[in-house]
Formats: sequence, C-alpha cells, structure tokens
Amino acid sequence: MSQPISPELREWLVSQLAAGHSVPALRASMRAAGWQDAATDLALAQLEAGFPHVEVARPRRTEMPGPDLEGAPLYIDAGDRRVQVLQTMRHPRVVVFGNLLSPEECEGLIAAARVRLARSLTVETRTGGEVLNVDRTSEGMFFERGENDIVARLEQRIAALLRWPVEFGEGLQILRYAPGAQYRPHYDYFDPGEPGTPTILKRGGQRVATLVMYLQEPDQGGATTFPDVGLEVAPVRGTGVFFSYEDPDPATRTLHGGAPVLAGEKWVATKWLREREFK
Ligand code: PD2
Ligand code: ZN
Repeated sequence: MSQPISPELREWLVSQLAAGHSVPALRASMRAAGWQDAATDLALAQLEAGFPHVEVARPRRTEMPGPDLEGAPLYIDAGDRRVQVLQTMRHPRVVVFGNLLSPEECEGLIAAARVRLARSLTVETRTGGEVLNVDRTSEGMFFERGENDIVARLEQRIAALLRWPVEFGEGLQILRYAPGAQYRPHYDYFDPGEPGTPTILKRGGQRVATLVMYLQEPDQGGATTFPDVGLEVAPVRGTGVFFSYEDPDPATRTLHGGAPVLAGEKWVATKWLREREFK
C-alpha cells in the first residue's frame, strides 16, 4: 500500500489546481522540487480519489506545436526545405534548428524590415496596450501574416515544421540589436495575473510557443539565453530556436532573454504561436 499524501502537499496541489495550473505544470514544479514522476503520479491519483470534482486526470492542453522528433531525425522535411535538428531539450521543450532560412531569405527580410524599424514596444499586460520597455533595447517591426512572398513562404514552412496552422501564428516580428542592445530575461506568455491579459487573450488565446530565427549574426554576444536551465543558443544566421510552454507559468522554465550584443549587429525574426486562430 502506498503512503497517503501529506495534508500540506494535498493543500498545495488543490490550491494550484484551483488557480488554474495544469497537471503538466504541477508535474514540472514537483520535478523541479526533487519529486520522482512516479511519486507525483501517485499523489495526483490520491488527490483525484478524494476530490473527484478536481478533474486531475484531464490536462488543460492536449495538443502543442512542435516538430515530429519520433525516431530522433537529423532532418525534418518542412515542405520546401530540409531543416536540420541540431539540439533538443525536453524540459523545457527546446529545439535548435539549422538550415531554417536561406541567406537570401535572411537578407530579404532585413531589407523589407529596415525601412520600417521603430524602437521596440511590448504588450503591457497591465493594460493590454503597448509600451516602450526599458528591458528591450532593440528596434523592431511586425509584418502582417503573408505580407510578402518571403514571409508567406516562411510561414508555410514553420507551419509544416511545427505542425501548427499558419492562422494560429502572430505576424512575424523583426528585431535589430545594435551593439549594447539586449532583451532582458522574460516569459513570452501573457501573465494571467495581470488585468490587461483577458483583453489580449480575446485574439487567439495564449501564446504557447516561440520560434526565434537568426537573420544576421553579430560579431560577438547576442545569444538567446535560458537562465533557468543554463542554456545559451548562439545566434547563427539561418538557424532558429524553438521553445514551447503549455502553461503560462514559470514552472515551464521558459524564462529566456537576448544577451547583450558586444560587437556587430544582430537581427532576428520571431514567430509566436497562439492556442487558437489569431485574427
Ligand atoms: O533575440 C533574441 O534572442 C530574443 C530573446 C528573447 C528574442 C525574444 N526573446 C523574443 O522575440 O521574444
Ligand atoms: Zn522572448
């Protein structure tokens, strides 16, 4: 017979579930706190037996964007391009892709974006509006979905690679980092505790994944960093880093930032994926 779960653990699990955290997020938190998955499963099963109304067994999100890594492929056919799988991490789910864009596509995106750059704004979850953010010293712009041939082709490729409809993606964002510019660590999902978030979520729901693609490499610095897991992805032209977060929760360990560019200029394109159609 198994040990019953402690009252403190039960109370914590109930409060987390009541606050809307999913079972996968609880599992990640418990794993981070040193619990074995089997012990977590047992605790959740016991909780469910005592609290059938809590619906412990049903994860909030069943489908997530991501590449098909079944069989540990070195390459993935993304429709019009054979994309390389360079690195993968499971918790958090991170995949580094090579050969994602051609040099001509990188140049074309930069040329079309350059004339439309403005100091980057970020969505402010407090109000739902856009604000200048001191944590982000890059300049940027957004393309409409399908705005030009390169954008449309890239969006089809991303949809095939990540198995997520084009319509669920936000417009492509382009960022330029001059020397000294950086993007301090942040989460890409919208903070559920902020009053402006419900307004933002009306358009496509939460963000569930990010693909940062490197269009121009700086001479030094500018890695995409994941401080919670000690990962740094080098900003190599034509490559990209994908990561997903099934819950808007730090337990996903998807805190990430753009390290300061020390020399040269870094350009990236970011594609954010929503849980539903983004109109
Ligand atoms: O440019 C980057 O490396 C970077 C880092 C963190 C981009 C973003 N976040 C983003 O566009 O959200
Ligand atoms: Zn980000």
